[in-house]
Amino acid sequence: MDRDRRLKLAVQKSGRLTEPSLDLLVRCGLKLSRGKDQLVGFGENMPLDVLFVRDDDIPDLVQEDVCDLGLVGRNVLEEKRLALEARGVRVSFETLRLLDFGRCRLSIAVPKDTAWDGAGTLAGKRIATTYPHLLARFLAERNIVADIVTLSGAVEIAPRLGRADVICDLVSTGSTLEANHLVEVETVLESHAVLIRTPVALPPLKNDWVERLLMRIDGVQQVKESKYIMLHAPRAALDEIRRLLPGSESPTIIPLEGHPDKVAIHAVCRENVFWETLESLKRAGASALLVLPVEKMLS
Ligand code: PRT
Ligand code: ZN
Repeated sequence: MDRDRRLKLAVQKSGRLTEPSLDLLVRCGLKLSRGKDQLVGFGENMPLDVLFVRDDDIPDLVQEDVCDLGLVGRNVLEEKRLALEARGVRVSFETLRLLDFGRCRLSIAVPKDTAWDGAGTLAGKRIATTYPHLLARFLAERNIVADIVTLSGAVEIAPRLGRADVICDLVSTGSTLEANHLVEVETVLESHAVLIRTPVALPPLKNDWVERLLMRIDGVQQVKESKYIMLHAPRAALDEIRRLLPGSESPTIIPLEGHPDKVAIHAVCRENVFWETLESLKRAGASALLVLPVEKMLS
């Protein structure tokens, strides 16, 4: 049966996570055919199909085993976890990987003229949010009693409309807060996208593909910042040059024909290589420096 062979992955249909999620899958080698407005994308070269849905539905689809995997923001996942737990439902989705996109934070923000003296200031205030469970946990952990006003959107204008005194909303650059004369004062949750999977055991074929996908995701995330660096160095400066190479474990050292006092060094640096680093390497005696991007990595 197809269900035993093809993985189903839930991805946000249209929003901030859509492009980075699809970009990650493409980097993992997936070729997806998707007709206009189609809700399912068919993996042409992997037994993996993508279901396009609202991000809020992703934890449920995975929890209920409609999808095997899902890409969703930690903020949505944790809010859902608390909501399910409050209803006495046993939460069973498992987080497989933290991903390096969708970064933001759920924060408390107050109107600019508010006198702020720590989280205690929230006592007795009306706080507008679309994340009532995460906010309730934050308040309970600090023994603060406040009035949570649950909204479905446009939280940032709630204070101006007189619906709340304070807000608890997602922030990335902070420009939305700024435009609404609000100041960020407390972080409730740091968030980024995560890959989750169903609690249900998968048939071996599907499980193998989950493992392969995870290995590829790790490779993709590793190479993003990685660089391959090549240079010539005097043997005498080897130790210092090794120290200067950012995030590299064991560089390859190659003798140079006709130059017994010199070697070539090749290394993968797991961090970006900045001009300052190259300048320090040069000062330490390195020459013929070359920095290349890394396309794929498998360790
Ligand atoms: O339709 P659907 O329900 O699928 O989408 P959605 O409207 O609920 O979600 P969407 O597309 O806005 O966001 C999807 C996910 O992206 C969120 O759940 C977060 O995990 C993540 N994310 C990352 C963000 C932001 N950054 C972000 N900045 N989600 C929302 N915002 C909002 C923020 O609240 C503010 O209103 O974007 C606005 C701009 O932010 P600033 O701080 O850059 O001004
Ligand atoms: Zn949503």
